[in-house]
Amino acid sequence: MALPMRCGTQSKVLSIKSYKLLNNLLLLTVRKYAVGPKKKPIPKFVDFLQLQVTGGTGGQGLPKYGGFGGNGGKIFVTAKAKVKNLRQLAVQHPKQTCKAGVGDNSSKFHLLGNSGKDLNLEVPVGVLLHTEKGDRVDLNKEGDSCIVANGGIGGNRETNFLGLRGQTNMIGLELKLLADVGLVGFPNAGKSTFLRAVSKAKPKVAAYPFTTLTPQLGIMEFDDGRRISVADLPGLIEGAHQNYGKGIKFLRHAERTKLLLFVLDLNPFQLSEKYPERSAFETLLLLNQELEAYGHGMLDKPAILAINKTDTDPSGEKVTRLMSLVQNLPESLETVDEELRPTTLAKFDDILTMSAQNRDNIEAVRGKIREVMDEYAEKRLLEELEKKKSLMSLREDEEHLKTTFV
Ligand SMILES: Nc1nc2c(ncn2[C@@H]2O[C@H](COP(=O)(O)OP(=O)(O)OP(=O)(O)O)[C@@H](O)[C@H]2O)c(=O)[nH]1
Ligand SMILES: [Mg+2]
Repeated sequence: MALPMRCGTQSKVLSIKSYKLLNNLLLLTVRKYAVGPKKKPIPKFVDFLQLQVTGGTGGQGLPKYGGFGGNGGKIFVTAKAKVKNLRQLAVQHPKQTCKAGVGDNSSKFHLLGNSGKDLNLEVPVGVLLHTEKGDRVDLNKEGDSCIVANGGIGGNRETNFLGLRGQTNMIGLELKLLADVGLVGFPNAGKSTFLRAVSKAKPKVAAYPFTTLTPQLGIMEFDDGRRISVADLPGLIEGAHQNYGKGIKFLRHAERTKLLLFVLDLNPFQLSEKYPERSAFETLLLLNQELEAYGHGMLDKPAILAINKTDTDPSGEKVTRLMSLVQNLPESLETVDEELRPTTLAKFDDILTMSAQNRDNIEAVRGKIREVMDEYAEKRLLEELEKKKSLMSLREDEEHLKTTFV
């Protein structure tokens, strides 16, 4: 059967099928506008989340029999290794609020009301929890836990048998990955290629900037069982500290790393036509500047420079030129524009060359990372020992003073 319909000036006969299709389209449009603007989808990697947490309200008491209402449930935040980021929590609480269970009311047959159900918010290991009042707690180990909202007391004589409301708090959950090594570099330098070469991780690799959009973790395993975790971070670009590019907001994941591996492409880099082309040396200085501007002790960390893509320099000329510029810092700063010169220079424990793609010299870089990490770990241990020793001798002196003057 055909249904006659007028469409614009042209008269057309539409079949029932297309009429229904049109109708559905119209309905969809109406629904879309009735619901309001589309909600922003939750990204795959969530590393910051704010939540309003409210403990459960206490149950009502029973004045006639002196019955107590159950206490409201509490809210905990607990670190769990199986949780990889904060996305799950963001999905479970799309309105960014959560409440623990209400305590049961006291009844004739159940004078002591049961407590409300506690709510346990599971977060990844490495989360920094902060409250509005400025309290900060690190949840750095599996099972580390913290109460963020207490439940209200159940109704009793003192509360006139009324159940009290639970506490409400605003909390911030900030994930800072716990990796030993952080890979920093400009886009396209070969960070992800390096991670693929040294671990079983399979981050995406492609010949365009910003392939890596969220931090990726991999583990370097050594024959003697030693494991070193490596975080591949999205690339940084010049002006990153002014929020250009995508890398800067992920630098927080490098804050807790013990060592930074600067990955540098030995070829010039140009993000787009809007940006000037930068030589490898200039790129290194710009990266240095960005880390300096970010602060948080980035330049105080042990660091290794890995000059990548040696396969593109068969004669070795580019590498030699770059090496001499890096090794002659700060004098070689004279060769670049003033605005590219960092105030504080990164200090490298070693400078190595590699081809992450061909896996040339990868073993040497892996070995160096381990060596430098061990060196610093030993240094820290010795420093702590010295501190303990001096504390102990202070105490001994105090004891001595007491015995002489008392
Ligand atoms: N010739 C050569 N190409 C390489 C080497 N390492 C990486 N590449 C190429 O360089 C491009 C970028 O590599 P990625 O590993 O994705 O670079 P990235 O630093 O992770 O880049 P972003 O994720 O965008 O920050 C890819 O086309 C790689 O195949 C290398 O040693 N030699
Ligand atoms: Mg990458």
